[in-house]
Amino acid sequence: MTATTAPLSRSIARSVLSKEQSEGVGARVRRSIGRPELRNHDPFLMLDEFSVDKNGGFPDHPHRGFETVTYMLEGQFQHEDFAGHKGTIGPGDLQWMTAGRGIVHSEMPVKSQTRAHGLQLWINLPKEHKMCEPQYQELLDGQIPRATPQDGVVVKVIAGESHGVKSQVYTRTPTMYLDFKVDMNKTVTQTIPSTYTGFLYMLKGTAFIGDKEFEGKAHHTLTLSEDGATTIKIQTKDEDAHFVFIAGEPLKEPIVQHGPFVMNSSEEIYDTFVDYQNNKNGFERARKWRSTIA
Ligand code: FJE
Ligand code: FE
Repeated sequence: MTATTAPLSRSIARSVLSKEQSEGVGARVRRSIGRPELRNHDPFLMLDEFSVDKNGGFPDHPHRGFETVTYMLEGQFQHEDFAGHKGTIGPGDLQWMTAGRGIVHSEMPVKSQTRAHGLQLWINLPKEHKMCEPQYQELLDGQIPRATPQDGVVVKVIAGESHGVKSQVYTRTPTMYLDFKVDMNKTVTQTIPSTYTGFLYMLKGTAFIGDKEFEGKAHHTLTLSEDGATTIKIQTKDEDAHFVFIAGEPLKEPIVQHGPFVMNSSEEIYDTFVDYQNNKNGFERARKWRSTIA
């Protein structure tokens, strides 16, 4: 759609509630993108709001062909991969992992903690980046820049840009990832490139989106209209609100997904099984590897 016919502001195309379901080992997730009603919101494959107690987690498993972005809300979470990369992330911290040609890792709560709560987003990689070398971009809460467009509005800029504040995170798939905390009775706007697809995932409170004041409540995903508009208006009324705003450039490439492997064709998925089974083409270090945290 061209700029001359696009409306000024995006509206909400649909609203979907994420109920809790089991995932991993003893973990609970509210699946946003990736649930049957919200499949393949190109370039996004999955968004899970996870909640894991000390008996659960996501023990040793592989990935290929996409990125996992883990953003902690509460508690401490540990990770360890087959190359010896490990660490702990706490509230407000971010791990942006490009799996590329292959990662095998474990993601588990720190045992002494009662609950680890956060978001994990899966972003598809463009064809030319699917077999890239794995990369981590890790930022502690204090290293993530904030925009404060007015009193009572704080936007953490995890990726992309908001109100003149830019993230240094390198996105192979052009992506915006913003964490909004908006006090009651505020109106805030956000610009978005005309070609991006996007959504809000509500964590707390209620927000009213667009000129039609579409109501969004906790644990709902609100998908944005794809009409080429370059702003979105978000209001709060009698409650404070906390939500993430995620948007990106659709890749428009074929997607063949088998669990934690996401490629462009069934042949590439077949090759991935062979590589993983035989510890080849990125999975060399998986031979005999076992994590020490799970
Ligand atoms: C999984 C493949 C996976 N949601 N939320 C298959 F990679 C996973 C998986 C996760 C996951 C991990 C975290 Cl830290 C947070 C997540 C899925 O690791 F559960 C299945 N079944
Ligand atoms: Fe993982």
